[in-house]
Amino acid sequence: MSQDSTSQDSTRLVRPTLDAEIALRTRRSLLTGAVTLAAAAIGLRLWNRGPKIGGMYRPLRSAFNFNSAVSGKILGKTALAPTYPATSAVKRPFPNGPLGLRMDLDPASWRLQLTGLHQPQNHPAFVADVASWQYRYQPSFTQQASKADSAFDDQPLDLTGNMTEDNVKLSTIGPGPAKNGQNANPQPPPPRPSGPGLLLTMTDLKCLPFVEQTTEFKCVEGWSQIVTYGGVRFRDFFEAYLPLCNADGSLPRYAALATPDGTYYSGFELADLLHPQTLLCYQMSRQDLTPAHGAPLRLAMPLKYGYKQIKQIASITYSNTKPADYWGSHSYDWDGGL
Ligand SMILES: Nc1nc2c(c(=O)[nH]1)N[C@H]1C(S)=C(S)[C@@H](COP(=O)(O)O)O[C@H]1N2
Ligand SMILES: [Mo]
Repeated sequence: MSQDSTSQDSTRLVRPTLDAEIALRTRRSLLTGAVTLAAAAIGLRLWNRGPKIGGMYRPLRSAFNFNSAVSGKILGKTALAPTYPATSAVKRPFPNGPLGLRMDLDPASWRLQLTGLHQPQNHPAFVADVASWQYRYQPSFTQQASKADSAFDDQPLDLTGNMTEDNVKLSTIGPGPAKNGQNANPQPPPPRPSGPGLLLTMTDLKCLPFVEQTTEFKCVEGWSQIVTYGGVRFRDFFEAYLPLCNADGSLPRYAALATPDGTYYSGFELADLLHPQTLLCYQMSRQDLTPAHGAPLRLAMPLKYGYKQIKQIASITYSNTKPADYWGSHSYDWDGGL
């Protein structure tokens, strides 16, 4: 009994102090919270007000440049990406990024328009103007032609025609337009290649040595998958169809690659294309490339992010001027190195 009353007394004595303490602490943490929020808001304002460099706010751009400088130094141009046994590869790689892809492209009408060559007129595939080539599209095209891609019901792709940037913005296709839908440097796509060159077929490409390579594919959005690619080394292709050299004997510095309609395009240092793991790829998971993965020909380039690995390649142009790059002019790094 006596114990009870004592404890009740002490509770009565203690409670007001406790309540006061709680009230004080609540006020304090509310105040701290408010101050922190205000500081964050001011910080964000300053961040957003800062100048944009290549469409990116300065702090992001500096981090981006720093990362690519470091990876360039560490990896150099000759380091190899890790390779894996084919058994580690995913069975059905995830398709992503349908810009410029025409799922209804008639495979028989595919040609590789190759320009900037040394004496192309000596080759049987020579044409005076590669722009004269017309790709054909199958009017009776149905989803059936893309059965191999239809398992991805959660990521439905419009398989019936051309995917433009506008209808892609609705989905999570990457690497994705600049935040809040603004394109930092909206630029028209580069003109389609023209002039003397070659119109190569898949048979021409398949004459070159076949190479299989299982490497990790990385999208800049943060996902990756181990994929088995098959095709020819760009280097072997280059040696088979040599570019026109400069007056001093040096090689052209760049090459531009684009889709049949020219709406997705990627620019490269020739040195990166000559890396032994850069493939002109026509197989994935030991099957012919599917339309959503860029049939009939795409790049596989394990030391670059996915956005440089252009699908449904229709043209390759050697040049000395730095070519435009689709995502390079939409806030991403032109080089795209990991
Ligand atoms: N023609 C074309 N090639 C493209 C893209 C695209 O939108 N169009 N997206 C790129 C991006 S961002 C990624 S991540 C990869 C995806 O390759 P996958 O479909 O084989 O996974 O394709 C790249 N090549
Ligand atoms: Mo990507």
